[in-house]
Amino acid sequence: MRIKLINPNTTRTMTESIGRAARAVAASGTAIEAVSPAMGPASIEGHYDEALSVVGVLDEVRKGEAAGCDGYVIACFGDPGLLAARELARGPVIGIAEAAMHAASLIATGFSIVTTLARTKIIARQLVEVYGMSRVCRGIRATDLAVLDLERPGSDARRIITEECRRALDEDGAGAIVLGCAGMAELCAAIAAEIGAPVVDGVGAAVKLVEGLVALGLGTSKRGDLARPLPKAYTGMLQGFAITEGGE
Ligand code: 5HY
Repeated sequence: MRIKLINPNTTRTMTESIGRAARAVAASGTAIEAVSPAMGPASIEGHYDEALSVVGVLDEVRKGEAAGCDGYVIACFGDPGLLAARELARGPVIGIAEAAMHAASLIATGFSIVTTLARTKIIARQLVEVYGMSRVCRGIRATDLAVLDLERPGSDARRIITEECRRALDEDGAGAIVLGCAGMAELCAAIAAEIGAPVVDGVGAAVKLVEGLVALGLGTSKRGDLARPLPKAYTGMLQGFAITEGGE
């Protein structure tokens, strides 16, 4: 099984770390291809970054379809371009936020999300609502770490995130923690051991969901709104994204 793991930001070191986290949980017969798009922001920390990251994500899905990928993971906690990616893909496309929230809702009656900057909490809040998770989401907490601080030596990211997770358990009454950034994936096991409660990393959860859906023979529905985009002209910089009749 070939899963394309798309880090919508263009920081290669983060893509490598996300790839390692995915391979650590993937089945032995699963090949994980971890990529960053050729264009886009170095990190996604707001609506502007997120909107502009989507073009690169869709480009990677398009290339993945031509290469015969079985499924995709969108590895950014805003799940940028998720529904548009599903229009292009035959197999399943799973975002890490939806994967983590669904997984957490199965192992606890309430979870809290611990993320990076306060300004991105609204993106997580909107996804909680869209995914029908308001009843189970007890809190959304920021650590004031920038996304790229997660890999900066000396940022003390692991301690800061762990302390916020502890506060979420105590103050929100959460039974589980959802990590709110793909760049936190490799910290998951250590934080869980330190706080003594389940910590869900969406990268791992999404990989296992894609594997499970593909094993069940389930792909993205092509009836209705997730059918392939309609053929039409695209202009300017987006010319190459036009869908052609019968072709790509
Ligand atoms: C992420 N930004 O998962 C997010 C989420 C965040 O570049 N990868 C990013 O706001 O921390």
